[in-house]
Amino acid sequence: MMAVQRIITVIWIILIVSGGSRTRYLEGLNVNLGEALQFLREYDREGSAMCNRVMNSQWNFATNITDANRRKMLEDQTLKLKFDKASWKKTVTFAWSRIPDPLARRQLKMIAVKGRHSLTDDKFNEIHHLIVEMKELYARTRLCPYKMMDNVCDLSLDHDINRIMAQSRDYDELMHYWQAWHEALGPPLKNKYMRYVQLANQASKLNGFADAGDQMREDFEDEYFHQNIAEVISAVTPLYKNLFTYVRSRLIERYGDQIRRDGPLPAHILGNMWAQNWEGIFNIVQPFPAARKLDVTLDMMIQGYTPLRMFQIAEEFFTSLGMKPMPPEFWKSSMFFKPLETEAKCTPSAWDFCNKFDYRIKQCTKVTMEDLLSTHHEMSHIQYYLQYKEQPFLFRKEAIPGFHEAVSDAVGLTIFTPQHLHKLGLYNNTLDDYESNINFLMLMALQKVAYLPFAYVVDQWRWRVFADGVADMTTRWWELRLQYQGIAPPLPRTERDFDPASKYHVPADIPYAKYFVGLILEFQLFESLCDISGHKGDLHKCDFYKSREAGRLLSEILSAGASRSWQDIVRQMTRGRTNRIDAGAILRYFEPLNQWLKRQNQMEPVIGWVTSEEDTDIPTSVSALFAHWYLSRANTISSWMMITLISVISSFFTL
Ligand code: X8Z
Ligand code: ZN
Repeated sequence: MMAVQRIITVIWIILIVSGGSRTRYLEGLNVNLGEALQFLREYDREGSAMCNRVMNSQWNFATNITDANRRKMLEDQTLKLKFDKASWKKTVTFAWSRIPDPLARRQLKMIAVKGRHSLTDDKFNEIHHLIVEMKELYARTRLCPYKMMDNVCDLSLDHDINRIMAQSRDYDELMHYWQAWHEALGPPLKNKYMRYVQLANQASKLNGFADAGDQMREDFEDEYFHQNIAEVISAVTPLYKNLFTYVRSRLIERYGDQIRRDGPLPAHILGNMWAQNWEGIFNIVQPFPAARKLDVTLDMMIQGYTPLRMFQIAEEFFTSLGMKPMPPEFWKSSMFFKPLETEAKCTPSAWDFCNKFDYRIKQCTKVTMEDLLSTHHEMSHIQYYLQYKEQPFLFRKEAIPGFHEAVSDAVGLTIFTPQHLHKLGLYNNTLDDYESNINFLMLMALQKVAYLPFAYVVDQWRWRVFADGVADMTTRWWELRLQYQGIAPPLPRTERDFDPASKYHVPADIPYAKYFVGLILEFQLFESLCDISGHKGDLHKCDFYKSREAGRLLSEILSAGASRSWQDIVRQMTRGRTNRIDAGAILRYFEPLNQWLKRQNQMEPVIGWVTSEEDTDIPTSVSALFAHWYLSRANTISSWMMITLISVISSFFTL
């Protein structure tokens, strides 16, 4: 038996024999506080040094992609894995849940419940390599251009396909890319994913969890997390359905009888491969096409903006709130432009080098409004790093998964208002007319409201797979997407397809519920900062720029890092209103749009979509879930064709 498994067995046996009060977690018998504190002191020093080392080599690779830099990065990452494993092994020898010092207990728990170090070395390496392989396959995937099959097939998701999905209005072209992307990923990844599920579950069970989903949810430190987010999705569903119904009516104008009036929407025409962000179809659904669009790119160019100036403006936003300026190392070492000499990864990112002074942004900045927003977004991450830098190493992270994004995006909500851009001297149209406001809220809703059910579904699906097994994974995926998003596959699917693999976070083993949580908290935080800054009236018009009160509250919230429970932090953030994830703020933000949508939808036969078999003759089975969609497309086909089609679909789902 391998060493780790031996330790685990011994710990379990001791606990059972001693009749000790067993918690759900794996832990040992050592309750010596002095030893625990000594271990944590060493961990703080060595952990931050290891983190610094890995960050440096990852930075070097990301800003200068060479084989040598890749090798060095992989070497350092392997070293870190060894360090993590040794730390975990030591931690689970403590009876950490009985350590009397609450901060020490919290830190030990953070190490103990993380990772898959309970596996044998062989299995640990196997799951690690499986994930690397799945990520590589995803990253290497290239597609052939539409109708040019003999051309070079080198279209990539980031450079080409995302753009085409957002811009093309050709139903069949979109279908081509949707089908090709799903075909390129699902079938080749299915077996690897099934083995991954098995190993991830083994690791979690050895660590005291029911399954790998249970371990993932541990990050949210809330017994009732599942229930809390279920309540939130129920609360936002009426708004989502109003948006969905309006968007469907506009898509019907565009695509005609390809779309059924009361049915779900096909997954490929919403401007995004996963129908998760509908911003791409703004020009189809824009409520008032004549109203002026909020885009200050031209004004920035005319005024001679440079990337450096954009970073200075973002810094001034934080200092105007009384928050921290960027440290000298930031200005010295960040990458503000695409390098001329070397190849670099251009995705914007914010880096904490774990040594309390080195913080950087990597962004290939162009003078556009989009990049001005991104500059504020990334700098908000740095502000969060700076605020919690005096915490112990283990607490230098967000209060709850998703909160980093929530903070950055809440700042984004203030920056991207005509009110703020006007204060920057970039938007001289102070006209605050109804039509521009509804246009603005529509754009925000296509980004934020449309995203909510998708952000919810991904981990609902993943947790179900971990809990119930790998049978019918594709069917489960489409059931959830239909139920929450009202989206159906544009083509018949079978279990061979394994469509969830089309979303990077699934094969890459990246949790997703944090995006859902983050989006809700973003509005809760935004509303709190607006309230304290004295804002009155419509929430979407709030700009808390220059509010010292907002800056003070934000600093208090951010400086805690993860040292306190997130419920505590949310209570402080909302000044006692709630300690839960709550949909109230996002609903209040979109209320003017919601009212407008209700008026638009008055003549619609169904608000939302019909999903059950009640208006079809098809027996209760999974195939019935999609029957509306195929039926609607078959409306123009003769009835015998329709029957054939239904039985073909049924047979696909009973394979
Ligand atoms: O994965 C991401 C970021 C990295 S945290 C690129 N996002 C989610 C997604 O793409 O699905 C940002 C928005 C949601
Ligand atoms: Zn971010």
